[in-house]
Amino acid sequence: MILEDTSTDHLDMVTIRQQFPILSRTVKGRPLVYLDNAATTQKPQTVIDAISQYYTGYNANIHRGIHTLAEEATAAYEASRTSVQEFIGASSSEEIIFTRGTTEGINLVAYTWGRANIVAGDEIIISEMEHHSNIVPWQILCEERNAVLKVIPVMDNGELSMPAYLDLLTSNTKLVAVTHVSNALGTINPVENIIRAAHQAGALVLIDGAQSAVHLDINVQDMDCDFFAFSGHKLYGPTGIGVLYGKKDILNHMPVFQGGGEMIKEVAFEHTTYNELPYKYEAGTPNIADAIALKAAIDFITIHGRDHIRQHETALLNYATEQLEAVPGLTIIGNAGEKAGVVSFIIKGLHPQDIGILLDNQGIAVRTGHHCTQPLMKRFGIPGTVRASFAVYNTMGEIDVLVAGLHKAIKMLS
Ligand code: 7TS
Repeated sequence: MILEDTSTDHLDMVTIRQQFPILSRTVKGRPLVYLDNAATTQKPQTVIDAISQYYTGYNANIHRGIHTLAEEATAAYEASRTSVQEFIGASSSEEIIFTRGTTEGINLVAYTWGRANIVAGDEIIISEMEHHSNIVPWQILCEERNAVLKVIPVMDNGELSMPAYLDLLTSNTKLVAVTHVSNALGTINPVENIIRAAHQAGALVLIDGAQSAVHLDINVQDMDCDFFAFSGHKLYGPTGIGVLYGKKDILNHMPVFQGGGEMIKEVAFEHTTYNELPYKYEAGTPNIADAIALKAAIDFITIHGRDHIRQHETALLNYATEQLEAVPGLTIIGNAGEKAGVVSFIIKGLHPQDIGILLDNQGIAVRTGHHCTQPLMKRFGIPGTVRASFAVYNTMGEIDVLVAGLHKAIKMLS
């Protein structure tokens, strides 16, 4: 049933699914239906192999040794940086900083650029649909500096109010930090318009790309964002590795973040000088294995084609929306004109967590709760939602399993 419908002309679902070993396991005696991809995606064999090959074949610390293993590890680590550069359309690999993930990338900007540039009375604009990791670092900064945190409201359909955003921009606005795609609603925000208006007001823009890097074609130069942060684990790569892109000129003028090995040029007790980009922001031994495996994840996406993947995911989203809307008592939260990868919903009279547990009993993995977007849940007056989120390996058949599972859950809970 799961593989009945391949849904697009371009992707062979059998071949795609075979590359993800975890998809052949069962949960509670049923075939796994994994619909929690916005939390983290599953990993193809090539990504798993890249980690294992590094440890079995050429494990060594990078940038330091002249021996063969160190040279091989350094070459693979830097090849991954170049691959990320191409993947997001950056003009130079110096603009690609490896981090632990989106959260660390945003915090890096808040603690370096933020501390150097934000003073009392300055304004930072975020939105009502941000993940906590794009709220709390700015809140801490604003409290510390007596700066003002302003919030773009979300409309009933789950889109940002652009007129309200334009009203919030003033000559005091120093930074706009917004998500590209909402993890809780699936809304794709009009980031180009947001960035253009912010630049006209003299502000910089950070885009949280945690949910967009896997679904959309990213070109940071066309977008013209100043910073772009994302996580490897949400695009078929490993956990513990992420990327912060920043425009070279801005990164060059930012203070350092963590101090330690690799980020220095010369250390003396009197004075220390710092390394060039991107090493200036990569203190200590980095996550070499997972950085290398990130390239395997990017290769997986480019081999199958971002356009083809997007087309497949859009077909899944449209089918899921249509099927879920027909479930009695179900309301979809977030009906933006442009959405990617996510359907969030509530069912009248039922708690999202109870639905989640009953779905898990049927082998279906969804997310329930506030999705680290508590202010957004408050705005919709709900404690949380059930969220189904899609990846390249999901099928129409799996959506049918979800819908059947929901009917069963409704019967059991009513
Ligand atoms: N920003 C957005 C939009 C996210 O969806 C997430 C994680 C983050 C930032 C943080 O990413 P991290 O890799 O640094 O943790 N979102 C989710 C989610 O929706 N369910 O689990 C994690």
